[in-house]
Amino acid sequence: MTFPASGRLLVKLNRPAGAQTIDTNGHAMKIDNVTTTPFDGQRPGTSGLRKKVSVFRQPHYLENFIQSIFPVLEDREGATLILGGDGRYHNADAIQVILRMAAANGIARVLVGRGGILSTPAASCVIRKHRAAGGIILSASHNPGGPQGDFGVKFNIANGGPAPESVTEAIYRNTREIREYRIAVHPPVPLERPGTHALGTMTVEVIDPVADYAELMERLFDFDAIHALFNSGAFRMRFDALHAVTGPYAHAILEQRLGAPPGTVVHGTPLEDFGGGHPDPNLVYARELVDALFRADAPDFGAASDGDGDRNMILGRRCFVTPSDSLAVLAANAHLIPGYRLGLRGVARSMPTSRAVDRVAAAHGIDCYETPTGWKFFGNLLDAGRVTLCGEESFGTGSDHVREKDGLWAVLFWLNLLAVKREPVNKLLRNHWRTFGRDYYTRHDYEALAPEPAHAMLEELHKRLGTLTGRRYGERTVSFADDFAYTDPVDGSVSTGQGIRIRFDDDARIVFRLSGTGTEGATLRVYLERFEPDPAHHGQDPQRVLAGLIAAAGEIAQIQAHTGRTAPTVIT
Ligand code: VG1
Ligand code: CO
Repeated sequence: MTFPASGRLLVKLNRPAGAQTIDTNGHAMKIDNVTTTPFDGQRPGTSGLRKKVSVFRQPHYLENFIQSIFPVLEDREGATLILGGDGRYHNADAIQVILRMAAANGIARVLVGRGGILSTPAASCVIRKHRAAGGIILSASHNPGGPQGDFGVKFNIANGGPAPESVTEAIYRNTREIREYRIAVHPPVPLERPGTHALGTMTVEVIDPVADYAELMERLFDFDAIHALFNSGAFRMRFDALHAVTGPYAHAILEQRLGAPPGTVVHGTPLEDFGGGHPDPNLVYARELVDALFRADAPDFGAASDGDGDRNMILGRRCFVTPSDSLAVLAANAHLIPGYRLGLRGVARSMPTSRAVDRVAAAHGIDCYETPTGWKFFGNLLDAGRVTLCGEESFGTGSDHVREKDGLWAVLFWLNLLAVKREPVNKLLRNHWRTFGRDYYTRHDYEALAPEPAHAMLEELHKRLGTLTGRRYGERTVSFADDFAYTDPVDGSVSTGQGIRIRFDDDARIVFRLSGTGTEGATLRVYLERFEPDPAHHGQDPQRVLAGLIAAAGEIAQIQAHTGRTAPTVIT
C-alpha cells in the first residue's frame, strides 16, 4: 500500500486488502502521515538520546526520533513492545505520542507500566519475560528533570539490553533521512489502572510496574534471611529513592515484602522534577543520605538509586563503598547468594572502573573483561554466557538476571550478604581489602565546560600520547599511554576512542574521557586510582592518597590552561 506524503488515511496494516482497522469505539483508526525534516544532533550517546525538555518539546522532535526506531525493530509485524519511563516531566505526554505512533507503525501489542512508570532494570526484565521485540524507556537517568531539566529516550533490544552501537548508528542514520512519520489519531489511553485497551488494531496492556521485577528478585535472593535481618532488632536501613522511580519498587520490596519498618524508604514518591533534586546517587547529590549515615545515631546500612533505578550507592555506618569496590565485594561473595551459588562464569567492568574486581577474578580463576563505558558493551558477554556479574565506577552494578545495571538488585545483594555475614559494612570492606588489597579510587568531573576547548584539550593530549612514556610526574614515571579501543570478543565489532589511559611505573592509573550523557556543554571525567597492598595503610582518605596523581593529571592534560578551571565540580 502506498501513503501520500502527508494527510490522513485509513490504516490497513497487517490486514487483508480492503479490511479496516477498528478501534474500541468501533471507528476506523485514522493515521496521520506527517511531513517532517531531520533535526541535527539525534545521535544517541552513552545511554540513549538526552536533551533539554525544551528541545524534546519542539514540534516533531520526539516523533522524528521514535519513527527512526521502528525500522530497526526485529520482526515488527505482530511484535510486542515494552514502554515506560522514570516519571519525569514530559513522561506522560511522550508515552501517549509513542503509543499512537506504535499503533500507526503496525506494532501488535504494547505493555506499559501503570502510570507510565517502569524503571530501566524493570523494563529489561519485562522485555525478557514477555519476549518483546524491544522496549522504549523514557529517561535521562541521573540528569535533573522538570520543565528546565532533561528528558531522554533509550531503546532496548530483544535481549532486554541497551541497543548496541550498530543499532544506535542505524537509528541515527534514520534521523538524518526522515521525511515523514506516522501517528494514529486517537484520544489518550488511560494508564492509571492495570487493564487492556485497544488502540486501533494494537493492544495496550497496562501492567503493574513492580510485579515481574519483584518476582525475579525473590528468585535470586534469600528473602527469608533478609526478612530475619530486618526483624532481628539489630539492623536499621535507610533507602533514599531521591523522589525518582525506585520509590514504588523499594516500598513494595523492602518494606512490604521484606519487613523493613515503614520509613526505611525515604523520598519514595516519584515526582516530575525529583523534588528539585539531582537524582544521582553519589556523595555530592545524595548528601542528605550521606549525612544520615555519618551521624552518631546512623543506621547500619544506607543506599540510594538514580532517576531511572539502574544506579546504586552503598553506604555503611560512617562508611562509603566505592562502586568499584562494591563490584569486587559482590564478586568475591557471590557463592553465598542463592541466585549465584554455583559461582560466576566471569566478570566484566568498564575500562575506567578500578581493577579491584580483576583481583577477585584472578583469585577465583575466572575471566575478567574490560569494556568501554556504557552498559551496551556488556550485552554480548552476558548473552554468550561469558560473564555473570559486571559493573561500572559510575554507581552501576548488575548481572545476567537482566541486561541493564540494576540499582535495587545491588542493594538486595548487599542485604543478602549482610544477612549471611551479620557484620558491619565497614568490617566486611576492611576484610575484603585485607585479602585482595585496596584500590584507592576517585573520579573528578569538570562539568559544563565550553565544548570547543574541552575537545581541543583531549585532541592535543591524543597527539602527545606517543611522547608520554618515560616522562616523570612527581614521584612517578609514565610506563604506558594509549587511547582505549575495544574489540568485542563475541561479534568482533570494534569501538575506538573510548578514553585515554595513562599508567605509571607503580601501576597507578589515570583515565581521561568526555561524557556522552551530559546536555550542557562538555564534561571532562578524570578517573584516578592507585593500589595499596598493605593493610596498615588501608584507612586513609582517597583524596590525600591520590593527591600526587591528581596533580599529575592536571599537568598531563593541561586542564587549567584549556578550561580555566582550577578544581573539579563534582568529586566522587
Ligand atoms: C555515564 C557513566 C557511564 C554510564 C552512563 C549511563 O556516562 O559514566 O558509566 O553507563 O552514564 O548511565 P558518561 O558518558 O556521561 O560518562 V545512566 O544511569 O545515566 O543510564
Ligand atoms: Co540511570
